[in-house]
Amino acid sequence: MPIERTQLSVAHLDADAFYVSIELCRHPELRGKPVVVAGSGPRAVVTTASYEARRYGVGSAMPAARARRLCPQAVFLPPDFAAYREVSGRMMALVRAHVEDVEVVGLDEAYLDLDGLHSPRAAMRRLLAEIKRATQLTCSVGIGPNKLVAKVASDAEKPAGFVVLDREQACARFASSPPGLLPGIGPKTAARLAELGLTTLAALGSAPEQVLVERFGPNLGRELRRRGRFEHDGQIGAARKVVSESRERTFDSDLDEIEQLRDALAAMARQLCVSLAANGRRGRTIGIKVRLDDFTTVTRAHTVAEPTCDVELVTSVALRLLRDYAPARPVRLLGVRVAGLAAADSPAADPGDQDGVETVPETRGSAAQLALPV
Ligand code: TTP
Ligand code: MG
Repeated sequence: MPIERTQLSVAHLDADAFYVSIELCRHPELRGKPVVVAGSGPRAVVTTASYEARRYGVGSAMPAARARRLCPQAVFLPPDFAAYREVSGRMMALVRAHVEDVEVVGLDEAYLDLDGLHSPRAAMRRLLAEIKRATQLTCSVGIGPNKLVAKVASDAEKPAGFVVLDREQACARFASSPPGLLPGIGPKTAARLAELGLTTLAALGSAPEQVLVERFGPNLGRELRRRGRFEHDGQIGAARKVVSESRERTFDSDLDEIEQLRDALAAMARQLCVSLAANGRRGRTIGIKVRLDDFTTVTRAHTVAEPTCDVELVTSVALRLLRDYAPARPVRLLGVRVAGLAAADSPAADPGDQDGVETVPETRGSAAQLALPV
């Protein structure tokens, strides 16, 4: 049954193997080979793997050492965040040239409001062709009645996917998929759902509301059920009113000297403030993140009176938070964040995007993510 045009109101666009694809433009001789972009050092993680490398089980956020074991013949390249930001900027400029309402949610990802477009599918095909011509990138696109359907659809047939679904079709197509397929349902939430016997989206969408409300509370319980049915009313652009920017670092070996920790934190605070200032951003909430050697991870934050990107202030608040927390065990990872930034849809916001700084997306999958874009 053809989908009515009115049901095609949102597109989600996501570049394929983004960092790797950019590297392949510069190193065309590597095309078709397993290629991995990862930091260096004993604790480096994989940021992207080419689809050839993914066949060996290599994936994002995996320790680089493990990726080397799984696929020793892969070519490992260091990340070049400046290049990735530049390409992202060009890609998003093309997106904005085609569509008025755009919500950029990462360097390579955006939601597009298709309402009012005469022929949404054709418009998206044209946009993809232009992105390909200008950047050599291929993207995957999902089109649907809301952001949730669009997001899941864009992931469904990567790379170079183009999947159009109305809500009912999404429910049918993903009925037997695990709830973790949905953004916002990470391993912890999935495990709690499994305890209730809810191991598929069909089961989640048809679970008695009362059961979910008892287990997750009224808001999250109802929201989970709605998501299981691919119901979603998030507005494009509405999700990221508040953004944050952070720097974090996993140390090559755990640090237990407070002086070393203070130095590392101060250096990251300085980098962060330089970047905030360069982008005209300020925020009121200054936070730190500490991961101990046993993987206990804590965050501490303090809100100041006025939005700031002042190095002295951010550093002193971060150091005080560290002193007050006083890590009781050696520290594996340390991070600093400034949050509560004025809305800025620059794609440079948020990923740990500094040389030598590794970002592990551990927030992916926590229930808190339900507050995020989809
Ligand atoms: P994704 O869009 O999640 O991944 P991808 O573009 O590499 O692959 P695909 O979309 O085809 O599945 O992330 C975009 C970029 O963000 C990615 O190229 C590298 C970076 N990234 C990290 O640095 N760490 C991560 O854990 C993930 C998932 C992505
Ligand atoms: Mg991508």
